[in-house]
This record gives sequence, structure tokens and C-alpha cells, in this order.
Amino acid sequence: APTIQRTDYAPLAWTVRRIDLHFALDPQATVVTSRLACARNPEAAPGPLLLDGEALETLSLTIGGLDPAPGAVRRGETRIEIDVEGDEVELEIVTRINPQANTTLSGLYRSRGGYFTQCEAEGFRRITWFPDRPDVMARFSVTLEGDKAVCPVLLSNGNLVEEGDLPDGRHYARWEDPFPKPSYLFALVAADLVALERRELTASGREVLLQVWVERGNLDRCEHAMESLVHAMRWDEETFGLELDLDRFMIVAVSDFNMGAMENKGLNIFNAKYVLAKPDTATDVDYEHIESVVAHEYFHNWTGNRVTCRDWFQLTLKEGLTVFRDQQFSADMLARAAGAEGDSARAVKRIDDVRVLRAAQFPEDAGPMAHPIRPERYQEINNFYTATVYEKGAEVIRMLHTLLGPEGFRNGMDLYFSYHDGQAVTCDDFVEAMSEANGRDLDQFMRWYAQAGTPRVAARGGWDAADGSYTLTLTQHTPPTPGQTEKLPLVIPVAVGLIGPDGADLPLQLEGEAAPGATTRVLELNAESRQWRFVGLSAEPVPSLLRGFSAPVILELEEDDARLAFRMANDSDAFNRWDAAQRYAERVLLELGAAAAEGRALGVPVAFVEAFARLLRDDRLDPAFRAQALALPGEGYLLERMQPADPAALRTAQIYLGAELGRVLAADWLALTEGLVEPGEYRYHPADAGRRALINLALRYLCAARVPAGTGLARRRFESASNMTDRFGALAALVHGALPEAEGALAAFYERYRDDALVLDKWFALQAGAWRRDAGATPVLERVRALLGDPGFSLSNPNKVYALLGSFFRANPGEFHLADGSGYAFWADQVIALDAANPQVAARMARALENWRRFTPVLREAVRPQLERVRAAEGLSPDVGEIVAKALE
Ligand code: HT7
Ligand code: ZN
Repeated sequence: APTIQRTDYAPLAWTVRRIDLHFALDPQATVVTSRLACARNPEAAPGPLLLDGEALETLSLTIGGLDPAPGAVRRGETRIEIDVEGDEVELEIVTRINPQANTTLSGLYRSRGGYFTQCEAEGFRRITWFPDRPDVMARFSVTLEGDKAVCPVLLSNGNLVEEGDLPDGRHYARWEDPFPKPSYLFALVAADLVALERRELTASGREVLLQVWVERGNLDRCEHAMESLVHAMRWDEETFGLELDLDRFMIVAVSDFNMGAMENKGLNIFNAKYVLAKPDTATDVDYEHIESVVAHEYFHNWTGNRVTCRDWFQLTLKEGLTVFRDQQFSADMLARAAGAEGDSARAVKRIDDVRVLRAAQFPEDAGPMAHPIRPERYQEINNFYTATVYEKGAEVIRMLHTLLGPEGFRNGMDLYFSYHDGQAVTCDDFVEAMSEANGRDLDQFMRWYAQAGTPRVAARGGWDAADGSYTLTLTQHTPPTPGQTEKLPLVIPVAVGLIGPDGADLPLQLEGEAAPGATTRVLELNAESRQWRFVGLSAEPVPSLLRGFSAPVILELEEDDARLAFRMANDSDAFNRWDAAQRYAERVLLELGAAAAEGRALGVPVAFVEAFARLLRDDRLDPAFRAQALALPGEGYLLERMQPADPAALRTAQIYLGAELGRVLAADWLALTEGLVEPGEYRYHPADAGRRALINLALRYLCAARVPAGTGLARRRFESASNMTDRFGALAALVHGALPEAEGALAAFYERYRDDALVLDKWFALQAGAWRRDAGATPVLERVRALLGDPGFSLSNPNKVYALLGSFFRANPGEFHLADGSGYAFWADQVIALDAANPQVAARMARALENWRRFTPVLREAVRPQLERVRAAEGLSPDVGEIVAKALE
């Protein structure tokens, strides 16, 4: 596939002002009639009118109502070029498409009898010929016509302006979207659905209709999504002064969907997993995800839809900013619910976000797919919906928020909308608005958009007892990434505190300042190296750096075990307290991993157990925070830090450490499960969720150590649970502990939920991610192979693929990376099979092996032939092709 370069952008010679679409819906032969009102673009060089298309059967094309003059139209497989005289022209194009056969889930496709669309990034061209790029913004009018029995509900963007019956049991509806939009925001839904409805007033007093559309039978699972939508509306009004601009806002749940959800104007389409929740089927984490995904898509209405991207290289303009907004929203919601514990609740959210960043984005930035948050080139844009564009992109926005302050940031947002509402713009436009609103030069800051790789910040401290000063030296370095060897110094905000010997924060006074001030302040590291001298100190302080994770960097700070234990107990910054515990656990686990790899005896340092136990016993700490602090670092992150990465040795270390912490501290874990006030009847509330999370963590440790009182407790909780969080938490503890009771519990769970696809996903994921198995037990690979044949499994449903194969390839390195290469051969078979039907999903699975060069020589030897086998597969998609080619480069 050709490589597209960011710097090649040029505006199109012709744009589209209006599009009238008519769909005669039919399972295998939907006829799409499109009337385009096109105009010459005065800002572009003259040229032909260009249209994109893919997998279309073109029935007719007329220009101004006439057949085209000979030679005026040049038709290619995916491109039509039309020579036009004059400055305006009307085209009518009729195409036929086959939604039933569309297994890619891009364009118009079928799911459980209904018709749905997914057009981001380039799906609209699979519906009709169109200049399918985000800088072409047109007014859409859409008429849907279909069989009333199959699709009684006909939805599209904007406002319903007409509907009625037609002969032969068919009916129609016409929708008009008052806002010009790019084609990627077009959507239609035609299906047998019902809606939960609510009417709300916006801040300015306009009444809006909110609807959550689901299959019949799921109406009792929509309340939380609706509540989340209303909370998101209010938050955007209060925080950014942004109001819903439509009379009607719809969310539709669909069972077959490649990603999480899609922000189509006024008609958001969601993976059902991010809509449906009731206590018996959804966990606290599901409830949390629903709230944040609903908010994310809603927030796109301004950051993405009203102001959109000029081209797909600018994707982080909408995604990084919108992730930042949803993270802030969730933190505010948690803090509000927590009342006096608000700061701790915010820290827990920040910890969650940083865990995701470290587990997914740091490895990406260290591998063959490393790219800046604004990539320079791509072959397949679908491969660039990445943790870097989304999560690191959100960190870049967060740094702006930190540097400019909340008010400065808000002023920048206001200016951004005042300049660019209704436009398709670039990341430079966004940063320029921030710069202008704050009178601050952000030229150097723009390097964050251009440079790939996770920067390292090395910190050195110097204590001068004679004059009571502490000198902090920070030095930055970004390792080379593919195609980008030279790195320039970035602007890195480093939030710093100094802790006194008694554990209390010290007021900070920099040399040259008149008096001490705040206990945390943000230093700006904007050169390769800089120094700061803190004065007026009476004893050597302990530095607490990068508080709240103020920048997406790896902090390199020499700290001995005692210092980490001290910060675990005392750091006033809850994020850093957690981070100190993670660093200490990482040290212990990597040492255990090395011992396991070399066949040495394993042992856990007593000092670590003591520091860990102090956190475990500190019941003044919020349970949600304790659950985070007592959970060991993620395997993906640890493998990234292990040289060479040895998943089997690391797994041995993790199993050993988990069992030891369970065994030695068994009495504490048991006391904790008894001491925590059990929430009464289930309600989704952060405080209750924190207690449930901590109890489930205790069960994990007790089952890992096979403490009889603990395993009995897990079994009883599994049997008598009143909600999915407790039931699944107990089941996971039994399965990960490889306890004899696990098989019976898995079977009982299956019986209970065999008709509930979303719950079955949990059942598949748990078995594919099973942590431990004892000698003689079925290897997870064999179990996953067998589960492919389960009646509840389907390779054509992305949720199932992510649950079973994704959990195995990506979340279970200890079982997937087998020295005999059998895991890799299975991976190659599955990627090739998936690619034939759904390249986007196949490419996601393919990425599981991209960092293979970091593995032990034995594993590397086993991976290479399988990567080569996939690369050579006949008819390989550009999606998977790009991933494996980069991995093999
Ligand atoms: N903006 C949406 C992206 C998306 C997507 C992209 C490619 C293929 C399928 C997709 N479904 C949704 C999601 C979001 O970030 O809000
Ligand atoms: Zn998004």
C-alpha cells in the first residue's frame, strides 16, 4: 500500500456543499442514490473533481442531469476524476452495495437483523462515491426506505423532518442535519429497537430529547448510560460553557462493532458493551467505562464535530483533547461522589489513567510502531487509532492545562472555538489559540506533536548541610525511535515536592525568592539539563518528583528501598505514594524474574513485605486507593522493563510474589475482608466500588496462597453474590489461583449466562487470561483453541475476538509466549483467518507481537517465521501488512 505523508496535504479543487442521500435498504442489494451539489474551492489549485469509492457497484452517474461528455470522467477502482467547467455542478450517482456481505464492519453493514454504519475513518466511500476526507464539510439530507417489519426504526443524523408508509410493507423517514459535517460523521441505523427517552433543558433553556436505543429486552440496562449522558451534558456546560446544539441526541447500541463507540453527529453508535449495564451483568468497572465512553463521545460534539480535523494526521486534535476532557470529567464525577475523600478519588482516577498509558502506550513508543502523537506518515489510517494518539495525546493536552492553569486553558479553549467553529483545522491551530489566549510562546512545546518516544528524565539531588540548600538537577533524554534518531529537548512540567524527615511536606523556597511558598510546584524543564536550588531547609529532604504524573515521561531517580518505603508511607501526593509502591514492587519482581530465569532460589525481601503490610493495614486510606496501591504492576509494563523480556520467568516471579504476600499476610487479608463494611444492596457508587475492589483483591491474594479460609470465602461469595462485581471477582480469584473449585464455578457461570453475549465475553476473557495453571493442567493455549468451537464464540464478532484471542495474545504473556512457538503458530493462523473478514480487527491482533525483538533469543527464533508467514499470506490486507512489515523491518 502507498505511504501517505503529512506534508503532502493540499486542499481539494472541488468541495461538496450539499448531499441528498436516498437509501433503498435491502440485505444484499441496497441502492444508494446520492445527489451532490459541488463547488469549486477558491483556495485550491484548479483541478478535476475527485471522488473516493471502495467495493461499490456503480449503476449510473450523471452531471447536471446529463450523461457525461466523452472523456470527462475517468474511473478507477477507488477513484473517479471528473473534468468540470464552471464553478458549480450537480452530480447524481447511483450505487449498489451489499450490507449482508460486509464483514469489515466499515461502511454499511448488518448486525443482528439491523443495518448500521461506521464511517470513521474512511467508511463512507464504501457507501457511495464522495470526496471522503474530513476537510470536505457538507449539509446532509438523508432518506431511508426499508422493510417495516425488519427495521421499524429508521434513524440518521440531525432532525426527523418526514416519515410515512410505503407500499409492500415498506416505510421511510427523512432526516436533515442542520450542521455541515465531514462524511466520517454520517450515520444511519435501521433496526428493530426500542428507546429509553428523557427530556432535558440545556443551560440556555432549550428542551432537548435524549434517546438510548437498544434491542427489545435490554431496556432495563440503559439507565446508567442515560444518567451518564445527562452528567456529561451538565459538565460540559459548567466546565467549558459548551451546550448541546441539537434538538435530539441519540445513542444506539450495536453488538458488532470494531471499536468502543462513534461520535456521529447527533447519532452516536456504541458497542453494546459501553451502553448496557445492570447489577447482575455488569461490574463496577463496566459502569465506570460506560460513564467515560458516553461522556467521551458526547464531548466530541464540540471537540471533533463542531471543530474537526483538516486531515487524519491531525487525529489527536480531537482524540487527545477529548480523552483529556473525559478524564477530567470522570475525575470530577468521582470526586463529587467521594465528598471529603475527593482528592483521593481523583488520585485513583489518575492512577488508572497512568496504568493504561504505561501498559499500552509506553511499549508502543518503544517499538516499531512508535510515532509522534501527530504521525508523519501512514499506510493505513485505521492502524493509527493508537494509545499514542489517544492517551499520550491526552497527556500532552494535560501538560498544557498544567502549564497554563485551568483558567488559562479555558481561555484558550474559548478562543479556539471563537476562531474555528465550523472549520476543519490542525493541531497548530489549537496550540496557537492556547498561545494567543495566554500570551505565551508555545513553539518549543509543539515538539511534543512531532517527536516519538518516551522521554527519560534523570533526577539528581545534592544536599548542602552547611547552608541548608538542596539542589535538584533534572536532565532529559529521548531515545531514538524508528526513522527519528535526533531528539530535541522538550518542555516538561515536573511537579515537585520536598518531604521532611518527619514525613511532612516542606514549604518550597527557590534561591532568590523572598519567602517559602506552596509545598508542590511545577518546574519547567525546557533544556537538556537544568538546576534548581531550594533554600531555607533544616534537614536533608526526600524529593517527591513528577507528582500527579505531571508529564508522560520515565523518571529515573536513584532511590534505595528505605526511601521508597518512606515515600510509600508518607508522600502527601497520593499518586506518588502509589508510584513508590509500584517502583518497589517492580524492583522486587524484576529481581525475582532474573532469579527465576537463572534457576536461582526465590525469596521476598522482608522490608518489602513490611512496607506492603503497612499500606494493607492502614485503614485510614480510602479502600479504592488501597486496592490500587496493593495491586502489583502490570505484566506488559514489567516486560518492557525486563532485559531481555522473559514472560515465563516473569510469570513465575509474579505467581511466587502473589502467593507469598497472600500467605505471609493471610490474617491481614482475612481481617480486611471482615472489617470492611459491606455495601448493602448494589448501587454503582465509587465508595462502594472501592470496597468491592479491595475485597476482590484480598480474595486474589488469599486464593493465590490457597489459604483455606480465603478459598472458602471466594467460593461462598461466588455462590451468593448479589451482583456481577462480587460474582466475577470471586470467580477470577478461583481461576487465577488455579483452585480445584474453579472448573465447577466456570461451568455454573456459563450455565447462568449462556444467552448473555456481553457476560460470556467475561467468561472467555477470564479463561484466556488465566494466570496460573498447575502441572498436568490443560495449557491455556489448548483451552483457547477449544473455546473457538464454543457455541457462544464467533470469529466475526469483534467483542468475542478481543475477549478470547485479545486476552490470550495481549493479556497473558506468560502462557502465550511458549518456547516451542506453538502460541505463535496459533497467532498466525488466527490473524490470517481474521484478516480475510475484518482487517481492522486482524491488525489489532497482529500488533500483539510487534515488540518481539525484546524477547529472549529462543522466543525471537520462534516468532520470526510466523511473522514471515503472515507477511506472505495471500491477499493480506494493507492493515495487517503495515503492522507485520514494520515488525520485521
Ligand atoms: N472517533 C471514534 C473512532 C472510531 C473508529 C475508528 C476506526 C474504525 C472504527 C471506529 N469506531 C470508532 C471513536 C472515538 O474515539 O470516540
Ligand atoms: Zn474519540
